Amino acid sequence: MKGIVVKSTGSWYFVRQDDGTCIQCKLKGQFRIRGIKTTNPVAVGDFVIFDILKDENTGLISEILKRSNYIIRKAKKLSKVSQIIASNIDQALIVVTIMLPRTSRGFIDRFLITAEAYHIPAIIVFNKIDLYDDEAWQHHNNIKTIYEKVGYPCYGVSALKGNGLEELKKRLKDKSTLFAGHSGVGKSALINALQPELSLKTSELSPYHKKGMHTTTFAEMYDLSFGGFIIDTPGIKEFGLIDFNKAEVGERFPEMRALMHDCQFHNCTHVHEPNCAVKEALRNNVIDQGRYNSYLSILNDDWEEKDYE
Ligand SMILES: Nc1nc2c(ncn2[C@@H]2O[C@H](COP(=O)(O)OP(=O)(O)OP(=O)(O)O)[C@@H](O)[C@H]2O)c(=O)[nH]1
Ligand SMILES: [Mg+2]
Ligand SMILES: [Zn+2]
Repeated sequence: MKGIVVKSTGSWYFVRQDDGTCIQCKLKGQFRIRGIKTTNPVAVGDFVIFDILKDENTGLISEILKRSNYIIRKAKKLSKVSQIIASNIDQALIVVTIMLPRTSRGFIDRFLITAEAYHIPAIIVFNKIDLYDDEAWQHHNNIKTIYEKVGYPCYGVSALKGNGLEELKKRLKDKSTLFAGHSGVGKSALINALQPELSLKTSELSPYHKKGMHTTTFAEMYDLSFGGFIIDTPGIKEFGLIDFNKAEVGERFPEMRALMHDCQFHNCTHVHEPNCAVKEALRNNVIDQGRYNSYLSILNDDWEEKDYE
């Protein structure tokens, strides 16, 4: 039997077959992706081969079919173990909020460069625009302009009031889309707004710190009635990068990638070298200072990790 993993609890995997029936499966033996230590050997989106156990309504997964791609992160900067958030996706969408809770530029950029590393188109959705005052709108427009210039589609929406949803639906139609972001940004609320029958659980932010309450606990894939799938995921605090080296970081910033061949040195790190096209673009405001700061911080983390490992 063949099917797609639509939910994983760590011990149970819910596998959907072509006819729409869903069967609860366990894993047979040990699974590993070669070279990567993962907390979850099977992820939502994986196509698997399984056997139905006799006299039971459960199955046993014996094989994972080759993934076309996946999004992976480390939960903590120095952790050696990684987590595959989802696999076989057409696009990765990060839900961000300018306030309540605040999503940092660094977090957005780490998500984006991971998507770049696996050649997965990324989308930025700013939720909770209903909460904005003039200042927040100005901030929103600044950030949106920066990312659109780099080439990332951006949407401003309100899951609560329904603004911007029709436009977003066009982007989601007939695609398999990962929804990721901090806890409390409204990933599940947004999915409910797009597909009300789902009635996914959501909860208010914590009263004191105004942070999310980690309401969604397992990644799960849902059908969209207008075509396509969404994978809702638990909120993540940090997006730790895995499996990259310093020389590759610049290539994962599209605006740097476009210029790096004009640097004097072919192995330019765009930090201290003379005649660096990236730094020239930074001086001319062609490259955004915030994006460049993210670049530097990612380079620094890499060094730190190298010291440890
Ligand atoms: N004002 C406003 N509140 C929203 C909006 N979208 C979501 N919220 C609220 O934000 C809170 C968190 O929403 P959730 O959908 O649970 O957030 P989540 O991203 O799924 O969080 P986790 O499952 O913990 O990762 C809820 O109280 C929602 O009602 C919005 O567009 N505007
Ligand atoms: Mg949720
Ligand atoms: Zn350079």
